[in-house]
Amino acid sequence: MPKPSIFLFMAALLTVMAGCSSGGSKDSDTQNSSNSPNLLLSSALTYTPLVPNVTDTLSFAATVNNSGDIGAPASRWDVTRDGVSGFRTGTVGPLAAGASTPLFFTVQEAGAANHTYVLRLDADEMIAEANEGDNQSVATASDAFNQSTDLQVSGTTNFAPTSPTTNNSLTISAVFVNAGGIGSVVAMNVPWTVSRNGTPGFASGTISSLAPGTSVIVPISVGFETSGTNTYTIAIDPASTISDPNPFNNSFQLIISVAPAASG
Ligand SMILES: [Ca+2]
Ligand SMILES: [Ca+2]
Ligand SMILES: [Ca+2]
Repeated sequence: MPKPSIFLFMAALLTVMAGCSSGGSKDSDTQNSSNSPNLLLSSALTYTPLVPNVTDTLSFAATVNNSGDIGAPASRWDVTRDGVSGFRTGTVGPLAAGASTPLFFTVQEAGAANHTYVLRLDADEMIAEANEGDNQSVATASDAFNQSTDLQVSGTTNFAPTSPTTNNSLTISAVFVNAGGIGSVVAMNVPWTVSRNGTPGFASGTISSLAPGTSVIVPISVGFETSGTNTYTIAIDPASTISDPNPFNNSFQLIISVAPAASG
């Protein structure tokens, strides 16, 4: 009677195969054929515009894909900027096996720096994935300050003597700066002006050249003043003849009170 023995043999074989397959799944957790979801960044984190101006908002984008063989539940993504997590965060909704979804966030830059952005999927590690090593993408963005001239009048601009009287001749030490960084050029023939109490033309001059990352101190003789309070506005390139994406730091005010000289 061969037939019953074949059935018994096949039943035994199926039992062995079932045992192998359940044992094997433990060893194949790092593969994609393991009944696990797998979130990954099928397009890396990028941003536009590539050379942003100070007034620009950076638009970041990436594409999330579930390359696993079962659906992934909703999960949180996180963006670390310069090592600090939680800079931006959001949710990837439930994602079927094989499905993709776009991911966006925006950044309004303000400051002279390069920033490193690290986007990480399943930031709370709530999903057991076939591959936990493909959840991250890094983008480094430089803002326009580092690629353009940034003329400034420094806040260290001061005057002497510090408590002037009508006996003293007063001198302002204006500190003019080019805070432009890597990639910016030497600013040539940089004009500066000083107004007093809103009236322009109190003093003016030209700095022949101002290299990125350097400053120059220009003494401006005010002379002897009558007693009272005067406001001096010191400005670099007030007519914007030089390309400078950040004109908001191009002037500085000094309010100088002059006391009557002690009589006798
Ligand atoms: Ca993954
Ligand atoms: Ca995970
Ligand atoms: Ca400026």
